[in-house]
Amino acid sequence: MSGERFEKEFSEMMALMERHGSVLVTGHIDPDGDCIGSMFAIALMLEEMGKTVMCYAPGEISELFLKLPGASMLARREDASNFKHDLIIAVDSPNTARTEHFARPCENEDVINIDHHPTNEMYGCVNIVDGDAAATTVLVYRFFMSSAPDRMTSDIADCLYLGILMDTGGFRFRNVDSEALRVSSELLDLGARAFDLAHEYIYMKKFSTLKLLGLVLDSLRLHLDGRAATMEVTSEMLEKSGTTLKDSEGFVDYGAALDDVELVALFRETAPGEIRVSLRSKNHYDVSALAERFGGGGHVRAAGLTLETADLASARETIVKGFKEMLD
Ligand SMILES: [Mn+2]
Repeated sequence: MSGERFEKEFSEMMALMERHGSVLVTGHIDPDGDCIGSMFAIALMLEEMGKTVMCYAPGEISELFLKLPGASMLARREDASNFKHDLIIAVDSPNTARTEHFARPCENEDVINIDHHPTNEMYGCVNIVDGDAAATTVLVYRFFMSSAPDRMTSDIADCLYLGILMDTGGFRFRNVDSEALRVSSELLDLGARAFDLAHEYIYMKKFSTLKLLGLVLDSLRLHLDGRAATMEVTSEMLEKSGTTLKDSEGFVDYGAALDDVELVALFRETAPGEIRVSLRSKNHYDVSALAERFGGGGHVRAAGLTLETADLASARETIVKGFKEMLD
């Protein structure tokens, strides 16, 4: 994707950042490394520009992210709600609902929407949306290089590298492209700590998390002649291993390790009567279409949805039925 593509948007984004004094940088519920990395990189730049800045994404935030540069600008929900700002920058969020409406459509205030989800609803006054980018931090990197190369620091490089590292599953997923590798290479030259970040955010696990993984793998089932796999995380498993839901991040990918498996679903009991389903597709099947049928969304090969049921067996049945329609 050419760098010129967003030149106009990048200068509009820079102009808004320069014009306004207080900025809320927000992202999607249960933020991942790409969301957090994008938020912190932009917030670090705004802080350097002398702006009042707050970062907020709803849901659970992995404590690992609190070690990143920029984490001191992470606000509690209440503080973010009360924060008087004149610019919102939303990252990695295809619609405002994903931010629990901390991002708002461009109406009464300035909103910048920077994202790589193909389903993005273009709710910003400035929309920097490229569904082909491997990570939102790739777009944030393009913005820096285009509008403020002298504001890049090794701390910002760490944040941006983390987004690519995590959204590509450690450079293993199909979204790895030459731009992701080129940007990563440039970020290393700018001081990103490739080994430390890979170790801390991809490889390292807590004892209790590995115990939970054992329980979750034990729930692995094959369906549809071995072309689909399902797993589950129950509150009982969390209790037994001494973990919380966020410790099961990434477990869904173990299902895709099986050779014949095309589609994977991981079911997690997120609240009484509510099951969150993470979907993965190894090759060309579009799981975001299935997710959207149930009010969810995501990418072609990684999507999610929430089912209002307390019954894991019926949730599994519903999704396997959807898988069957896709595979037939
Ligand atoms: Mn992302």
